[in-house]
Amino acid sequence: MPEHFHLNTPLLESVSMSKLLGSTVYLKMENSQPSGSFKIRGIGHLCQQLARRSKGIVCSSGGNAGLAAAYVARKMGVPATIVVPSSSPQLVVQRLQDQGATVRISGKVWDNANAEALRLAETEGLTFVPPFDHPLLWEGHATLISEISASLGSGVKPGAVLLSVGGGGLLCGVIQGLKDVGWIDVPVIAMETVGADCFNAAVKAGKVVTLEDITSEAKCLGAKTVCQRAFDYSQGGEVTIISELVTDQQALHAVQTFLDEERVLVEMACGASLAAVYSRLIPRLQDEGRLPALQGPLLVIVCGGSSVNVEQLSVLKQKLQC
Ligand code: PLV
Repeated sequence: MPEHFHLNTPLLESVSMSKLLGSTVYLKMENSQPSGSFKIRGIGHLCQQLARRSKGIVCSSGGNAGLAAAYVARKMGVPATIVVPSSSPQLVVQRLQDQGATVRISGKVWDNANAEALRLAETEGLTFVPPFDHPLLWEGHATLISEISASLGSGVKPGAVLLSVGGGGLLCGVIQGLKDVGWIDVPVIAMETVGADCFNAAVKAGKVVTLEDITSEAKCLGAKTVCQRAFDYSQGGEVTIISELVTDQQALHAVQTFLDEERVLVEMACGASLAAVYSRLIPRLQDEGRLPALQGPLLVIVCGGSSVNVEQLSVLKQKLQC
């Protein structure tokens, strides 16, 4: 069995984003992971620790965690059941089946699918693989930052890290990685879309809250409740986290611009981060005094995502009238 399932992904300088921002932008290309997103880092690590002798795993997912789990399970020779909500597009279901997974569709949003996955784990004795709320996932995701540190070389430190938040697993992993390499003073810009904004809602309320519904099309950001650890980081003062929202239209526009500029197709969940650059949120944060002048390159975690193809893109364009 390999030591890990994820790849060391490219760290690319984006000339067009750097031009727009007026300072250097690096892209960590997690879209090029075998399962199409960063999720394989944490899920690969967790499965290696917990599922070696499992009779099967079950994972609840908006899509990408499931794809990572299905890929890892196939490599480990363990059966995988992935529970997705009805909001996951058919193309994701097909991709999961192509990885050899059994797919169950349960409920309207991820939270419903998660309840069903927990039930299956209990009744069928399967190993439960959570998509974002587990220390082993964060440990796996943290490898992102140690890789970036190695790619940048000694003496270069990012000015800020830009990432998307769904349930908060990526955020927790990145913060752990920042701690590991001694970059805890680097601010993190945490992006969500309006309508999939459980982290922003928690930060505003001063406590973890549960959204009534997920109304954003960025379904892979669509957890109704952020994980406690992500919220705790926002309150702790150890790290600066700037929580910001973009509209679905801005996220979709960013997906299209990224496709044109970088020739890479990512999903809306990732578009939320890219929109912070393309919609000029970063200079606005600086003007408002919320983000200091960047002391190093802006690091964008291109989280990727497989819930998209050209047809799905045009469905979204019509729906959002972009
Ligand atoms: N997606 C999870 C949770 O969905 C999933 O099941 O796939 N970017 C992409 C492409 C993602 O797929 C996700 C999470 C995120 C960002 C956010 O990561 P998180 O959940 O760790 O904050 C409901």
